[in-house]
Amino acid sequence: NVPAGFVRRKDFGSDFIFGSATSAFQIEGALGEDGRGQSIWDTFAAKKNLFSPYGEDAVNHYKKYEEDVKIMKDIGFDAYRFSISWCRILPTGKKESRNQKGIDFYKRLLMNLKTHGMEPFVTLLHFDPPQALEEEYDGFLNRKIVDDFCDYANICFKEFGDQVKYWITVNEPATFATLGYVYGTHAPGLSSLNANYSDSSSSKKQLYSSSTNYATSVAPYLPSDDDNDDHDQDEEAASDDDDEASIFPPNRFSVHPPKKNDMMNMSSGVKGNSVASPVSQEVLPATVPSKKISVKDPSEYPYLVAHHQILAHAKVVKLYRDNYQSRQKGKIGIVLNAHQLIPLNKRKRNQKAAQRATDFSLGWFLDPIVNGDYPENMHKYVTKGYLPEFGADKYMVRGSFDFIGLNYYTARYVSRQASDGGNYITDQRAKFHVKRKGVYIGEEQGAAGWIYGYPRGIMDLLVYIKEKYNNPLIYVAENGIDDPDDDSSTHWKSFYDQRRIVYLHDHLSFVGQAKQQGVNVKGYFVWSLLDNFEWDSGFKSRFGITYVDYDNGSKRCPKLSASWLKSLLAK
Ligand code: GBH
Repeated sequence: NVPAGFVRRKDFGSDFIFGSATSAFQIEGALGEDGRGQSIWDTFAAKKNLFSPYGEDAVNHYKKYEEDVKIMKDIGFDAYRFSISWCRILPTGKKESRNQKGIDFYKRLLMNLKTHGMEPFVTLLHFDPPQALEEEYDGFLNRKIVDDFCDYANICFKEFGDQVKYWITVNEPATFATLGYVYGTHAPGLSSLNANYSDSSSSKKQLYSSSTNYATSVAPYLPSDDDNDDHDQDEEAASDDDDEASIFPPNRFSVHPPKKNDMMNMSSGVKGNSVASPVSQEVLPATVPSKKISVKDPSEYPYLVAHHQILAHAKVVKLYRDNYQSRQKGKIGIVLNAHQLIPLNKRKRNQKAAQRATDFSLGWFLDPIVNGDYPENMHKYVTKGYLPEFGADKYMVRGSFDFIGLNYYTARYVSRQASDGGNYITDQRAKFHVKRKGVYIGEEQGAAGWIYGYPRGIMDLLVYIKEKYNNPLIYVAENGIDDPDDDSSTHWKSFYDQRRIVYLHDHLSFVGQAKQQGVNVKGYFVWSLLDNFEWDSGFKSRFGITYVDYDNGSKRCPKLSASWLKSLLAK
């Protein structure tokens, strides 16, 4: 056993829940089995050949769920966060298509969790809505999805609600709306950056071409009223990118000299330092939709998709509260992702840019469900006409949660990016940086290239949410870091995942400090229990505390981090 370091379970109090997390499409496999329908990720992964070279059953949790529950039990977790696949329950997405075999799978899983005393945290939608609804009415671009999502949730509450005390409606709606509908790197693969959209009424909008790296390109400078109160010629002339950090005191985690590779040299496959946006995916050519999309301007996609996710969430919360909660006595919430966004320097315009970027990601969803409307900054900066209005839905949306789930992985510096807007990226007038003065924001870099471990960010975000949003009940629903895929000669490196231990330890210790500052945080889930299908990175990125040998019958083997967690949880 490895010593647990500074962090001990008992520091978090006896009611604090420790768990690990997964999602259906990332681990189940068995995509064509027992009557399951297709999700939008089935078609997207096939089109982009993302299951290569191991195939769609590489993790095979559908068959191995009992073994997986034993692994969690052995580590000593209290809880397991997983998601239900909508198209296993309803292959066409509609209530008429009810598939008993799909329902039975989750009943077996829940029974097994119960036998082992593991508390289920169940997500209804984790990026994988049914393909059939995409074809019928453009999925989340259409408000019709709200009612179909309610019908699906209703079946889940009815069938599983006696066993589930923690429901999560939607996972990371911001990721779904941006990667799926701005960058096109996630299903359904639509892009609002370079689609062939031309309409004279919006000819002044700036849409980047596919060869442009939006993150480093400089939009033509057009003064906006944001500049008025901090206009200063000297400051305008200086380059923000070279600026020294001066507002955040150095701390032992974030201001190390960058190391090219970590101590185990496990990051050899990383993409380098070019990450410069909270969503740093390459801008791929837009996927040509198989049919005509009903929404005319692609720049409107993410705002509509976000809006429909919020309405779907809120209506399902209302359904649960009206018909199930008093009997089933569970709680219901949503899981939001956020980077800790830090002004590049103390300049007012960069502080404002960091706040804007926070409002365009976390606030996009948290403001509506706490206060009933989008953040001021979105009203002010979203391209005119593209921010939907809540109208009478406001009353259903406001207060529609018992808890907030927070997924936290990394942080970015932010400076102002002058722009006249036009799409989700340019509307924010923000530019993202992973370094300042040549120093990375975080030392531990993940394999897929977007994680730079910045542990105190989790505390800062938790405190921010507590203060700005009236001290909600919070669960850290995901936190973790990825290693690259390996081959048989380098397996030992994957098992010997000291970097993950350092990352998890440091983040947990800051969760503890947030708790001491009065944040109502009651649980922490590691992403992920298993190595699994990491979306557009396929199997090239391994987030597991358990190794999965994809070439070898998806054999499971706990990594060093799993034994470390075990010793931590025993204390
Ligand atoms: C979560 O978000 C998911 O819920 C989970 O399914 C996934 O496996 C896990 O995290 C690990 O990735 O910082 O600008 O470079 C995944 C989606 C992918 C969203 C990376 C933000 C970062 C872009 N995230 N993306 S950036």
